Order: sequence, then structure tokens, then C-alpha cells
Amino acid sequence: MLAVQLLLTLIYIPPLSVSGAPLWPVPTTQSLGTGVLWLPDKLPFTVAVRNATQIYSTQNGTGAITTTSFLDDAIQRTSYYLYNDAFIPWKFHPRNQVFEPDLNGSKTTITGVTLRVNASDTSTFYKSKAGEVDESYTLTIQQNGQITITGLSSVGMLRGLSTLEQLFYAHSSGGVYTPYSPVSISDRPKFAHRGLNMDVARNYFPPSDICRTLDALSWNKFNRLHLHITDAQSWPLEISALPDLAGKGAYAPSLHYTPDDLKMIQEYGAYRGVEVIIETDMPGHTASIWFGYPDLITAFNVQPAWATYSAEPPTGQLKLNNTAVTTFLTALWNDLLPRVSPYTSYFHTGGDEVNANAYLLDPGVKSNDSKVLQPLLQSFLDFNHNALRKAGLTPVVWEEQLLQWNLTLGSDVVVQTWGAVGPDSLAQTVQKGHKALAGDYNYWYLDCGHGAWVDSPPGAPSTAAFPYLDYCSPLKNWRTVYSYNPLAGVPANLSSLVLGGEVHMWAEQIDPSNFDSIAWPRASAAGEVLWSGAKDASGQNRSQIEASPRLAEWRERMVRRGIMAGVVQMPYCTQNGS
Ligand code: CP6
Repeated sequence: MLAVQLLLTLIYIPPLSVSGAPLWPVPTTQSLGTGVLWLPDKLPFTVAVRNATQIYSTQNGTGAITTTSFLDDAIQRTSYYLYNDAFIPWKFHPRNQVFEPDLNGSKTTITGVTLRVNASDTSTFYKSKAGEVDESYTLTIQQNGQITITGLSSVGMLRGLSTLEQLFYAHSSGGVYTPYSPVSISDRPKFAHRGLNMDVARNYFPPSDICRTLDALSWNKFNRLHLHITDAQSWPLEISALPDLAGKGAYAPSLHYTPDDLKMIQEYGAYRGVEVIIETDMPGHTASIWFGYPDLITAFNVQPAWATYSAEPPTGQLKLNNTAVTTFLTALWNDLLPRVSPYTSYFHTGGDEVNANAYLLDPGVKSNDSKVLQPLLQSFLDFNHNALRKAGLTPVVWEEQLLQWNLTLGSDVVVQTWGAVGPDSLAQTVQKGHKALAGDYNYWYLDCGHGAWVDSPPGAPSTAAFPYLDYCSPLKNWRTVYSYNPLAGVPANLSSLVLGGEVHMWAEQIDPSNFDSIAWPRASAAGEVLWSGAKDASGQNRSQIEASPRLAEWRERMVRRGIMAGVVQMPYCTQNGS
């Protein structure tokens, strides 16, 4: 009998239930109790910053965003999520008689929330370069009902508030409670750059979709939205100085971003601790410029062999060695860069998948020899990056500029790797001494399968004529996304050059109808790797078994807040705590 029990103990598989608070991304350290505290009818917030004259006062920054307005906005959102959008667990834990607290007996109530910033915000606390804003925070809930969040910046308060929201549930009989009192959490990001690359050029996304994505990013403690805002297929970015860019290059006149749209998007992100980084991809991926400015583009829409001249149809690249192109770029930078620099320290100049053959057809080049092209690409890059630096912006480029074309980059430049030259492209980049972003396409391209480039049906030619393009399917699951370690293969002494990484939403097959379910909750999986690290406290790769019910519950909360995230598990898997 004893032997049977012992055997049963040995083969006992723990239930896939959430133990402790199902926080996403998981905090650095947490200690939680089992006491129940209820929200009062109205939750009082108190804000304190270290400098006495700055207690909840307007800060003398240069931008329109002040500590006061930033925290006011954050407090209003948190109050809304706590009271109006609280997660109702009985939908997630069906048939569960014991999950909710008993309503009999006395109810202890939360007395208030104090946000304490133990430092002064810089005047542009919402746009500082990776690592310059301290996003760490501590969160405590005392059994007497006092909640305190401390940190060193307003952005840290925001991260703490996002965690606080996840500790509360709506009761099926009314009221909102936490079952985890007392709470003591201390939390800080593993990586300074935690981003999503959103392609808004292959398909158009109204500003409201971008704002909804900024909300979801901020709940997941991401701090960068990389807007891949132009590509070969459309140029939706309005440039007043070059009216035909969007005028003719957008899919339709209404499908473009006005200067006001862009400002609104950047400001919306800034208030959520998410810096919006614009990419105008060039000199490849620029065929859309042809619609307005045909003289600037070589090899436009070469048919039928588009694959000889570009990664995708339509073909077309900015000419090199061409004064009209230089004039164009000057007008572009003069118009665009002063508009973005109040909100971000970065600008992405692209540079991926530049096709050498396109320059066979460029009258000023007439060659596909990399020895001929390399110095021309170097001048092109130097011209652009100098314009960026003059506007106070730090350049970001795709890895091919460094690893394929061997261009000389300034030490300020951030290189975004994606595995184009091989799985060790991140290691190669830091070995050359450059700051880098991770995001290997085998793990973090959310629109793509396991390394599948173009997934043609059986029998279809691999370079089918335009406009046929069936691209990258099926998708990888959240566990593949979660299993990526941005530091894998990076020598330990160079790991500080890895600023972080981005997950990618290329949009050949994504538009507003399916964006949410493709991005979420798989981007959350990457978000946890970037905030919490790929390894747990004991140095092991994070457990997917542990993460699964936690992600499933976090997905329910995102759906409750209007994000049409994909399903992780059916409710059967979490019922009755087993
Ligand atoms: N568009 C742009 C793309 C891709 C890249 N740049 C891409 C390449 C390969 C795969 C998926 C996407 N669609 N502008 C590469 C950075 Cl598998």
C-alpha cells in the first residue's frame, strides 16, 4: 500500500494551474499572500516625487508632456481597467466553486495608492535612449489596504501600475478584489529596448489600430513601437514637401498618415511609455516612390522575373550616385526629422535586402558588382545618417548594411539583426563592436512559419509572376516565440551591446481584420523574454508549462480590454484549478 502511494507520488503530475498571481511578464521577485482586499467605491491616488517643489506639479520640460499630465493619464487608465474592465475569472475558471472569495464576513478595503518617484524626471523622460530611463519599480500592498509603488521615473510608475491592474479580479456578485494580499514585488527590465516592428506599408492600418497596439504594448511592458511606415508596395506617410509621395504612392488618397496623425500616434505612445520609432526603408523596398517620382527609381516593376531584381514585387530601388535622389532626401529629412525628434531618440533608415541586380539598370551605376556598389551605398548611408545626427537622432539600420555590404557605421548606430546572413548575425554584429537588436526570423517573425520564406502551393513556380505572392505560412506557436533567447551565442563580455530586440509583424498577409490575433498573445511571449529574460531565477530556460496557464489568463485580460488575441487554451484546461 505504502509502495503504491510512493509510486503515485512519484508519477504525480502537478496540475496546470496558476499558482500565485498570474502576472505577465513575470516580475523579477514577488511575494504574495492569500488575503482578500476589496476596491473602495473610488480609489484615491497620491503622487509624490522626491523634489518637494515637484510634488504633483507641472514639470518644466520642453515637451508638452509633463510628469503631472503623464501620471494623471496613467492613473485614469488604471482606474478604468480596475473598475470598468476588470477580468471576470469565472469565465476562465468555469465550474470552479472555490476560486472566488466568500462574500460573508467583513471586507477589508484598499485605502489608496501612493506613487512615489524617488528622483526627478528628465525633461524628456518619455523619449530617452535605451537604458537611460530607469523603468524599475517596487509594488507593495499592505494588509491594512495601502498600496505603494516606488521607482526612479514616471515610466517606472507606469510599469508598476500595469502590474497592479493584473492583481485584481471582478467578483461575479459585484465588486473588485485582490486575493493576493499582502503583496511585495520588485521588478526591473532585463533589456532596455523591447519592441514590436509593425509594417503599415503592405497593408494600411488606420491610426486607431496603431493606438490600440500601443495600448497592448504598454500593458505587456514593451517600450518601443517600430513603425515600418514605407515599403515597395505603398508609401502612406504624408510629406508636405513631397506631396506626390503619399499623394500617388499611398494605396488610395485617404489611406495615409497626415502630420497630425503621426503626432497623435507618437504622443499616444509617449503617454504609455512606448517610444514610436519611424522607419523609412531605403534604398531597397522603395518602389512606391516611383508612383510620384519615377526618375528616382531604378528597375521599377521589372517583369516577369521580379525575383532577380528584388525580394518582392514590385521591383524598384532608389538610384545611387544621383543628385536628384540627394535633393529628394534633403527635402524628406527636412520635413520629417524635426517632426519625429520631439518624441524619439531614434530613426530607422532601413537598408535590408538591397538587390545588386537592380543597379544593372541604374544609368548612373550600370553594375551589380559589390566593389562598385559598396562605396555608393556608403555615401548614401553617410548622407542620411549625417542628416539624422544633425536632427539629434540616432540611426538604426538593418543588419545587411554591416554584415553583407560591410559598410562603415558610426559607433552610435544601432544594428537591427534578423538572421539574414545566418543565425549568428547578432553575434557577428556585437563582435564588430556595434550595438544590436535581436529578432531572428525563425523565432520572432510573427507573420511567418519556421523559416519558410515563400510558401508556394505544390507545383507553383517559386518566382511566380506579380501580383501572386503567397507568403510565409503557417505561423509558429507562442512556445517557439517564447523559446528564443536574445543572448544565445553572444559572448558574455559583449552582451551589454545587445540593447534588446523586436518581434516583427510584416503585413503582406495581415491587415486590421487579423492583426490582433496574429500579434497577440505571441508578442506577449516575446515581451516576457525581453522584460524578464529568457532564463528564470535559477538560470534555467523559462518553463513553458509554467507559462502556459499564466499566458492564457493574461490573454483573457487582453481580450477583456478589446484586443482580439488568439486562444492559448480552452477553459477546460483551467477549470477547478486542474
Ligand atoms: N519586408 C522587409 C519583409 C522582410 C524584410 N524586410 C522579410 C524578409 C524575410 C521574411 C519575412 C520578412 N517582408 N522590408 C526583412 C527585414 Cl521570412
